[in-house]
Amino acid sequence: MSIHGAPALNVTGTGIRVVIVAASWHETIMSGLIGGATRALTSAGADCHLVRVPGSFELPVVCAAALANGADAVVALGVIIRGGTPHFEYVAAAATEGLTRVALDSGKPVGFGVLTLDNEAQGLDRAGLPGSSEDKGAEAAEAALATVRAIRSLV
Ligand code: DLZ
Repeated sequence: MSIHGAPALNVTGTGIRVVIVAASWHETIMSGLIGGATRALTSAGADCHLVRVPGSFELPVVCAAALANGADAVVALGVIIRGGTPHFEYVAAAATEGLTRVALDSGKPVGFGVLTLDNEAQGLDRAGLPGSSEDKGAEAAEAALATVRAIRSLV
């Protein structure tokens, strides 16, 4: 267990095809999330591929397409920072509810790496960059692999 309560999953990714779907807003934090997810998947031995989308609102439809086209799991990465208008609530709710629906409708795992933040500093601390205290991209990737394994253990 980490100090934040996240489990150490240590799953193998051999034989698992994963698409990382990453939004493009707040690129410094995003680059950290993508790096963490890619490192976690590669070191686990998974076959991984990166697709970029404009914003977090576009994550669900592209995750659905990746899963329909043969991916065993997706890792959705986004950064949504609260601003002076209600956009934060709308984009965060659309991404979260959409990704939940994609997972349930497809029956395949969606690693949830969408950060909803009050400010950029919170994101930099969670992005898996030098000096960050957490690596949310890696956590989302490991969760996706562990969930593929959990589903495969049932059949
Ligand atoms: C429009 C918008 C705003 C204001 N903020 C964010 C954000 O903080 N993070 C993010 O990922 N996307 C944001 N977007 C873009 C929307 O997700 C979407 O790409 C556009 O509304 C176009 O459909």
